[in-house]
Amino acid sequence: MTEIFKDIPVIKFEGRDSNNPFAFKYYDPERVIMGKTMKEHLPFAMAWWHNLGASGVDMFGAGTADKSFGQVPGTMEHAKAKVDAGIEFMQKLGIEYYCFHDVDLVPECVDDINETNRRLDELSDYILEKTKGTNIKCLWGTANMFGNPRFMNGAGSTNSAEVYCFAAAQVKKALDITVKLGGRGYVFWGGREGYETLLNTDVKFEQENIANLMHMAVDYGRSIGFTGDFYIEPKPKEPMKHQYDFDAATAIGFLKQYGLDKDFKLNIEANHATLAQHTFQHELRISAINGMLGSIDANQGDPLLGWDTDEFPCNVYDAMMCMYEVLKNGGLTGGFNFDSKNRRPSNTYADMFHAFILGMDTFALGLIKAAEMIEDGRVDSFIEHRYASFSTGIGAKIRNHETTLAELAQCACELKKPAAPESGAQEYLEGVVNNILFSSKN
Ligand code: XLS
Ligand code: CA
Ligand code: CA
Repeated sequence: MTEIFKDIPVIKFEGRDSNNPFAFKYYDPERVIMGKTMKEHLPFAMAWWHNLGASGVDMFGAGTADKSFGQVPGTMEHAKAKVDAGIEFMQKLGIEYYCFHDVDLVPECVDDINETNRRLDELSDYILEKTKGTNIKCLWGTANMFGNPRFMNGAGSTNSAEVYCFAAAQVKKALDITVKLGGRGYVFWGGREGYETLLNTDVKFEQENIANLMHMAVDYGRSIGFTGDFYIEPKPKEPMKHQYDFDAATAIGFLKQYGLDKDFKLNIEANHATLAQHTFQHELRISAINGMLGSIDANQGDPLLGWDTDEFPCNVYDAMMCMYEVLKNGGLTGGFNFDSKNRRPSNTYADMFHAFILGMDTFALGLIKAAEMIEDGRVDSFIEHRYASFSTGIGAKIRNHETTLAELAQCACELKKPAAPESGAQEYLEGVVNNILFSSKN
């Protein structure tokens, strides 16, 4: 196989004092943290669409990065060149997983879905052949049910029964390919599942139809041996004005309402969290306390921009809080997919590597610092102490559901007034986090 990224070496860990632009400063795959190697804590994945597909096209101009990999885009030769490039890229970085949409893998034949399916069979055979003997495998797959104009009015939420059949056909095929490529998960991101105006929309019917499609996907997936998790990836808006999977709490409510919560978890994307006016950590916590933190799309948005910028994560504070949630959750069944793309002026092969080195080092540092935060114990013990009044006496009875409204009212009357409220000590705790973050240990 001819080398594509010729001038880029295999990326190794050199430590925080290295100034080699092609080395990890913090991501040391074999380093053990809280009983597991960094590599085990951080199953990183490459997003096929951004890394091998996105060329920097925006609403104002053409692409700036050449992702042709020596072939003509739109051909199966190009699809295969992307496989070759992707494998070399992942091997140079030590990444073992990738995520894909059906139409990231092959050019879609817009006139005949049978031909698209044939191309997917051919290309997935090629991936299997090329990844044989490597550790490279699929983290999750999905169907792109938002790009083709047929999905203008939604996929699972469409008003057209024919379009609904095409959505079902794509889900079925994407599940086949995910299972074939050893995927751990299958994602539903509802880009067009929402509405622009209620003047033309039957919200109840659309939501029932989405749930129905998901139930059929679960039945089919289990019938072909898919044992992994299905995921909903919440996002409040863009491209639709209002998307049904607005945030984690909304998606969890939907899954429970329609009896999908045993088979589904959530894939939480940092940029989608902030678009929903939540922190990334909030979305992770809400998922985790409901037993539904499955996988993560690792990226970040720009606080000055109101849309989904899918930037490579460089914010160590957020990564630390993310890894705190993940460690408390006992890890993920999924992984960390860099659903992130280079900025348009970062248009070289070297930039592609710098972006992943940045993202991987950011999460490695986040992991190191989150583990320190847990081992340090000041934050956790503060929280434990804060609720200590529920450990004994009437508090314990409340916690154990062993009291009544009348007994509590009686208690209040006997006390006459409660003890003065205790400080929440936010600034102290923020100082503790900074103290850990900037300690010389790492
Ligand atoms: C778009 C989403 C999408 C999903 C997969 O905003 O992030 O890329 O991750 O369909
Ligand atoms: Ca995503
Ligand atoms: Ca996104």
